[in-house]
Amino acid sequence: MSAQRSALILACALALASTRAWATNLLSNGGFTGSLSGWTAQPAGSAFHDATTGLHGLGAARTVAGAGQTVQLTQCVTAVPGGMYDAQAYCRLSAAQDSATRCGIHVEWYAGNSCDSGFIVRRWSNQVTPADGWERASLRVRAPGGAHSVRLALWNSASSTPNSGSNAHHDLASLDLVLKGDLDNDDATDVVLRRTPPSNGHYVWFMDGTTRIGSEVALTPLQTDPFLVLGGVDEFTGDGRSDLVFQQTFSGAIEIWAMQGAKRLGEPQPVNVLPASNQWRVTATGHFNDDVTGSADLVLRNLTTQKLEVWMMDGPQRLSVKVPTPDQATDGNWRLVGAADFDQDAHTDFLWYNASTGKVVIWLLDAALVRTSGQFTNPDSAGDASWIVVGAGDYGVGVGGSLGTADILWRNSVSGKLVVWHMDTAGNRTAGLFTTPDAPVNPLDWNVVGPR
Ligand SMILES: [Ca+2]
Ligand SMILES: [Ca+2]
Ligand SMILES: [Ca+2]
Repeated sequence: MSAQRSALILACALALASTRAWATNLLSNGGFTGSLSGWTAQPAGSAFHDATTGLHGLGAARTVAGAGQTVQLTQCVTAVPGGMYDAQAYCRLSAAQDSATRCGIHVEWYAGNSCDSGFIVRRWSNQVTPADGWERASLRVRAPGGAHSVRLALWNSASSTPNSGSNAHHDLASLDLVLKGDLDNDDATDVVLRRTPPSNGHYVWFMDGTTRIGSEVALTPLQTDPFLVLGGVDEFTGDGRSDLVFQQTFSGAIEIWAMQGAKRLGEPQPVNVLPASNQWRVTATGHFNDDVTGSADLVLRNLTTQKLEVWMMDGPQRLSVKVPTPDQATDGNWRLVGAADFDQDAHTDFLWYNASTGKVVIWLLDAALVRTSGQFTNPDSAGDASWIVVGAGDYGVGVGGSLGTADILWRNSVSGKLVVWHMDTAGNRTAGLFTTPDAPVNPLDWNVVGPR
């Protein structure tokens, strides 16, 4: 083994040992290290394993297309309806091919469980030409409502002009679920807590379902400004890891912290527009643009007028403002406490908590942010006014388990204990579970501030 290669393997082992945290590849054998295991070639016999021609000189897949032919290597995995996905692979075409030859990836969504029935839609990445060399083909796309499986295809199309046939290499294919509130992108939603004054320090519980992994982890830098409050935990930067939204309560100014786990990357990124007054508070996050996927968006609620606005974002850049219909709740007792796609129709919905009655309502929204129904959850409250909704996120246990439906996170203001309501897509509580542990040490010294 060369020194270079053993150093690479050692680096990989260290990366795995030091953190659980990196994109979870839903595909098997995306690096083609020893074979094409896990992949299906169409037509059969059009793909080969190549041990040394990969992006880093390791394994790659090679597809050979005849003139006018498209060949592909595919793999099918379970999908979460309405879930956000990052798909990518590197491909490279022989420089001898004509410029009409292409390679890239696409994803196909199916209602069936194994990509064999109920085709819904196909989405394409950018396309790579012979002049590009190794090039990343990628797309971020939201699973349509009702999509239960997804097929990723590495494809290679030869020109229709007669030639020797296209010859493409493919490497490092991945398909990653992008979950709101998942700071380390391990496909498990995390919890952000803030210590009560005078500490104000922000900490992360990295979770596996409803169980905390290890101890709480302090943000780096530890954010202790009493006038900088968390507005949400969601993905704004394109790397699949959730980021933090902070808002200055005096000015209303909003900033995004690009995160790698609990560590901030670079400086805070100021949002380019200041709210019209400091009464506008970022109260939830989610994806509200169904056509252009990418950055999460911000939901703002005015503490005085109760009005709502959704700021359509591209990272820290506000692109436009959408006003939902209706544009406010009936009275100020209703707090918008979260946004998630509760019915899995690929449109993000609003979660409301009534601070006076303790009741919980979900507004189902359509693509135009028009409320199509407003319904109490079942049960409609925790039955004890000391339980308060503090967040919304998916605290299921993995694809194929219960991951995929949005859940409601509660905190008891007397005991400080935390409970997750697992929900089904009809607004019914299917289970109510204490987190593990069920509270921080000195439970009343902490509040849960996200995700929501
Ligand atoms: Ca996580
Ligand atoms: Ca990010
Ligand atoms: Ca929905």
